[in-house]
Parts: sequence; structure tokens; C-alpha cells
Amino acid sequence: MFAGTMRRMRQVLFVTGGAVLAVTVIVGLFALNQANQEQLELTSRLQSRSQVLADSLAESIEPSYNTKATSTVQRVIDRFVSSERLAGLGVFDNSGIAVAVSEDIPLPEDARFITDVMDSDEPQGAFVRRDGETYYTFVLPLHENERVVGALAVVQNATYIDESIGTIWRDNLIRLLFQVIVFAGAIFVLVRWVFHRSISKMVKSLQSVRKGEKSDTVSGSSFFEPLAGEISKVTKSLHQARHSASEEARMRLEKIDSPWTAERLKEFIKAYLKDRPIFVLSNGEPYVNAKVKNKIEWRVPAGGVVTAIEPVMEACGGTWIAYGSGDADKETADAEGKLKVPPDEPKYTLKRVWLTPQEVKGYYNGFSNDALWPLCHMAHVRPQFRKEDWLEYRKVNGLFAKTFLEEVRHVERPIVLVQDYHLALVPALIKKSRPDAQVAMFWHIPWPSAAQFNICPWRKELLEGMLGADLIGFHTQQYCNNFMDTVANEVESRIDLEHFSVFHDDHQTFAKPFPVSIAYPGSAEATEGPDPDVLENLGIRSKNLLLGVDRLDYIKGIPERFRGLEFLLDAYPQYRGKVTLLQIASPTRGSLDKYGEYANLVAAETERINGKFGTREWKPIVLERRSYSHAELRDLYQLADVCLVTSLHDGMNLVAKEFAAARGDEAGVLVLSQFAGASRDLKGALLINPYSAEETSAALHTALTMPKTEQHKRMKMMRTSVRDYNIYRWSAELIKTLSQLG
Ligand code: ADQ
Repeated sequence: MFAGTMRRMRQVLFVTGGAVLAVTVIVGLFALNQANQEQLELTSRLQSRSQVLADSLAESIEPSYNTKATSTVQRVIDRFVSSERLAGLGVFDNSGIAVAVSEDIPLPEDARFITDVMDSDEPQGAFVRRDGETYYTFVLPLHENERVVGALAVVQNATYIDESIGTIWRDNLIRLLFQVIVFAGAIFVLVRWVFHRSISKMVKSLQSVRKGEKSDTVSGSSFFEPLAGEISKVTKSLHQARHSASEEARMRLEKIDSPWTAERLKEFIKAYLKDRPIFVLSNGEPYVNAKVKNKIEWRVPAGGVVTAIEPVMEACGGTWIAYGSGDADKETADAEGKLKVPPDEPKYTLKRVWLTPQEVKGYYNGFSNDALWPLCHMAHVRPQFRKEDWLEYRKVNGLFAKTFLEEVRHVERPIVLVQDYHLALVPALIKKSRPDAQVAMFWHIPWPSAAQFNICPWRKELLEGMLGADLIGFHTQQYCNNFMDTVANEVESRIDLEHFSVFHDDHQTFAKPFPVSIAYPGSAEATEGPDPDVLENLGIRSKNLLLGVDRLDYIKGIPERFRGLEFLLDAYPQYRGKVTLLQIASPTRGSLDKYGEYANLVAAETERINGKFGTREWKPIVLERRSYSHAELRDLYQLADVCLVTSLHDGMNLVAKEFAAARGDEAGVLVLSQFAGASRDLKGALLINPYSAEETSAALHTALTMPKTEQHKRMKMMRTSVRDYNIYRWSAELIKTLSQLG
């Protein structure tokens, strides 16, 4: 707020300063012109006066001069000097030697001035400065029988010319000062209170019209009324266009083959849920507020759950309950931990849950990420089951459930979408207090085999917690099958394999695949080409760009990807100096040792491979250990020849889908791990086993030599599948299935 005011103030001062400068220049030029004219006029008058004087004096002197009566000449001079108040007079012979001069006559320093006048036989004048005074010396040749025999110098004090010019400048400066004060004041007032106020008022009014907080009429001050009127008309047409888009979307609702959009989802939700609000519960929040150099900023954290759910919330509105992890999260939320987001254009409510460091350690770092995450991913990292972590996990799940239950105290049949493995116990906790709530749980990571899940000491409690949901969604049918096997092994229940449901404790839970996706069309689609300087700024000049984008997580197979590249450079030396793998890796879960060690391993492998092949001009791997914005990533997706997704195991992997969505040119090749859920959806990708460097290298070679027509064919296939099953359709199908359950 303060920064905004300062910025506006600077703008006002800038405009005022500019105007003052313009006035100063104009007045300055005007004064200069006036001074020049005055000088010319005064000088010309002085010259003609001197000429007249010199002529009449010459007439008196020439007879005496002819008779060489020096004393007579001297007398004439003295009399003239005193009677005409001259500064001096002098008569010189034809070699320039003084014949008779008045006392202390100021003459030009260059003695040749007088002889030059005689040589040219042309009268001339010159200004002379002496003792702070200015004199004008006019020299006239004297004649005898038309022959120049000497010269007469008439000297007048010309200081008054300087004084007169000085007065002109002084008067003009005073006038300028006065004008500047009046002018600057007027402009300041005009800009600050008339333009600025009116424009701010109009912007505010326009914003509330855009957000639908008021009708279509934009208001401004009377000064801007015509403009405000025009904008109102445009807003009205926009509103009408929105309305007809929404009508169209409503009409298309039942047409299966038309693409899903945010608008269509909105209409669908209206039709299906009437006015029932949607609640989302997840560990991670979509917007984190953090202090950067004493300023509060917000960022969207890197991660698949946020990428998937955010567009749905933007389209449908509702409340998203999540852990507030940013160091400025409390300051930016109200007393209930709530704020409207997205910050730029609020569309739904984010309610933050506050956790203690001990809870974060046990529930998040401990049980969620050090036990469940490795348990569900086959990445050969041993899960750590600690009783104290489990207790915190139970406690925090209870806290999330309680927060939700308070929020829906007055809501009938609330709909809630519980996200991911951090909150497995929440569905049963909700159902226990609110049997009328419709609960869906989405499991964003793989579900392992029953035998693998069996090693978890609290498997039964976890499964029973999940079975509180009416619907459990997984990315693939395989994960649903694994889940059913696990339930059959561990929980006393009846399994209905025909409908893929479980009866447990008089409650039926359905398990279904809903392959998660991204918002496409939407921000994933680029409207303009990538910024070509991006690679130059990273020092990448290679002919071919290979790209990896991941959280720095051991399931993502980053060192394996590097070894695939190493294999390629060994097997096909022709690629040395020609290809660079740009790896964007955002640090994640930093407080867990395994993640620190993994980050070090990735850095060490980068160094090793760069040391092995790199030259002064070229590095095979460029590692960027930071988070990129979605817009920056889109540029890179568009510039890449090959995108590498080599997860050792991955629920879905949205980077693969983002790459396809960004390629409006239908070029580029996706090399994709067969162990990522996305390999089921993206049929145009080159599938690999990431554990085999040889296979990765062979796929890279195929990708780098793939004809354009083949690339187009494959990319088109992938884009069609992402467009047809985008995140809007994903959520529509999930919500539709849930709402039809009872
Ligand atoms: P993640 O494991 O986080 O998600 P993924 O699906 O690939 O993995 O999504 C990552 C998201 O974060 C993408 O939108 C990507 O653009 C972004 N991202 C990754 N690295 C980034 C970086 N360096 N800078 C900025 N953004 C970055 C989990 C599961 C996945 C599943 C999703 C959704 O592990 O298997 O696909 O949830 O269900």
C-alpha cells in the first residue's frame, strides 16, 4: 500500500518536473532572444552615435591636423571629451602613433587595430573591457587630399549595454520563478487530484465490475465521464459475451465430445450441485506468503496437487483448507486464517491451518514423507515407521477434520475433496460427525502392491480412515486394483469387484480411476512464442536442448536421466558439443536427510559428467536448482527438442502433460518413464525403463533424429489426449460420480 502511494507520488512529481522543465526551457529561450535583440539595438545605436561624433570631430580636427598643430588638436580633444562626456578621444598619425590623446584612453589591446583601420580606410568599432567597465572604441581614418594620413578614435562608455542585458535576464528569471511556482502547483493539483483520483476511481470501479461485485456501469469523475461511459459499454458487451459463453457451456454440458473448459465446469457444477459449496482439504496450500527483504510476497509452490486443483477452485469457487507454511501466512490472513485468492483476482477462499514445528516434524516430514511416500513409491528407499510420527499424523488429521467440520456447521450435505496421502484418516473422521457429507478422497501417488503396503504397522488404521470416503480416486486402474487387494487382505469387509466398491462398517466406498491432468486449454497454451534470450541467459548455445523439470525428489530419477545422457555421449560422440540437458530442479522437503543427500548426488553427478565431457564453451548438463514460474517453464517447454521424464515411479507426472500442452507447434519429443502414470495416457511418447541408461540413450538418439512428420504425429496424439481429458473434465467426472452416489 505504502509502496503504491510512493510510486504514484513519484509519477506525479515526474509529470510536474517535466512540465517545469518545459516552461524553464521556453522562458529561457525567450529571454535569450530578448537579450540578443536588446544588445543588437543598443550596440547599433552606440555605433551610429559614435560615427556621427567622429565625423563632426574629424571636420574640426582635419584642418589643424594638416598644419600639424598638435596643441590645437589636443585642445579640441579635451574640449570634446568634457562636453560630450566621452571616455576618451585620440588622434594618431599614419603609423598609429598618438598625436594627441585624452587622458587614460581605453584602447583595444591589439595596437594594430588602428593601423588596420587606416590600411582598410574603413571606420571600425571594437569593445574593450577595462577595470570592470566596457568601452566602445570607434576609429575613423583621417584624410588629406583623399589620402589617409591618420586616424581618430572615439571611445564611449558602453557599460550600460551590459547592465541593460543583465536587467533583462534578472527580470526574466524572476518571472520564470513565479511562473514555475504557479505552473508546478497547478499541474501538481491537476495530476494528483483530478487525473489521478479520477483514474484510480475508474480503475476501482472497473475492477469491481470485472469481479462481478457490482453492475456493469463503470463510474469516473465528471472529467472522465465520456471515457467511463465507453468503458461501461465495453464491460456490458463483455458481460453479455460471458453470459452467452456460459449459456453455450450449459448447452454443451451433455455433449461428451466437446472440450471441457473452466466455463463448462462452472456450469456443470451449478447444474449438478446447485448451490452446494465445494471444500478441498490438502496439506499444501496454493499460495504461500513469505517475507523477502522485509516485503511480503506470494508464490505458487511447485507441486502436482496445486497444479491440478488450483484451476478447479478458480472455476468453481469454494473453500480450500490447507496448512499455512509461509512465514508471512499469518500476517496476510484474517483472524480465522482466511484470505481470498488468487491474490491478483480473488475467486475462492483459502483457509489456513496452523501447525506447530513438532506437528510438522512428525506428521509431514516424518509419517507422510519418510514413511508413506517411500512406502507407496517403488524407488528402493526404505520407509521409516516411527511411533511418534504416527501419533502426530493422527493428531494433525484430527485437526484438519475438526477445521472442516467447523466450517460446514451450517452447510447441508457439504461436498469435500480430500487430497492425498497426508490426510488418509480424514474421511472417516468427517463421516463419523457428518454422515451427510459427501466425501471423495484423491490419492495422487501410486498405490503399491498389497504385499508392499503390508509392511506398514498402521496399515489397518490408514485403510479404515480412507474407507470413510464415499469415493476414492486413483490415477490408474492398476492402483485401484492394488488398493482393493490391500483392503481385502487387511480389513474385514465385503468387496464388490463388479462395481469396484468395498462394504465396511455399513458404509460403501467406491474406488475408481480418474487420471489427473492440467488446465488445457488455458494458461498452458502459449499465445506468443518463447523468449529467445532464455537459453542465452543460461549460457546454453547447443544445437539441441534436452529438458528436465522436477522437484528434487528421489522418485524422479534425475541421476538415472544423467546417466542416460552420459551413455549417449559415449555411444554417439557426434552429440558432444551439440546437446545440452537443462535440468530445472526445485528444492523440496529440505529438512529430510534423504532429500539433502539426493540434492548432493544430483549436483555431484552433474559435475562428474560435465567434467568428463565438458569443454570451455560447452557443458552437457546445466543444473538450475530453483523453482520456475509456469510462464518460464512454458518458454522452456517450447524451446526443448526433447523433454525427459524418467521417474522411477510416479503417480501420474504432470510435467509430461504440460510439455505436450505447450507445444502448439506440434514439434518436440517426450521421452517418458514406463513407471509414470502418464505413460498410460500419452501414447505418443517414447517409453523407457529409466533404470537402463542404454534404453534412455537409445530413446534420446531416436528423439534427436526423429523426422518432423513423425514428431507431429506423436505430439498431436498427446495433445489430443491432454485436451480431451483435462483437469476440468477430471474434476467434473470426480464430482459427478461422487454426487450420484447418494
Ligand atoms: P509431483 O510429484 O509434485 O505431484 P508432478 O505431477 O510432475 O509431480 O507435478 C509437478 C508440478 O510442479 C508441475 O506442475 C511442474 O510444472 C511443477 N514443477 C516441477 N518442478 C518445478 C520447478 N523446478 N519449478 C517450478 N515448477 C515445478 C504429485 C505426484 C504426481 C502427480 C501429481 C498430481 O507425485 O505423480 O502427477 O501429484 O496428482
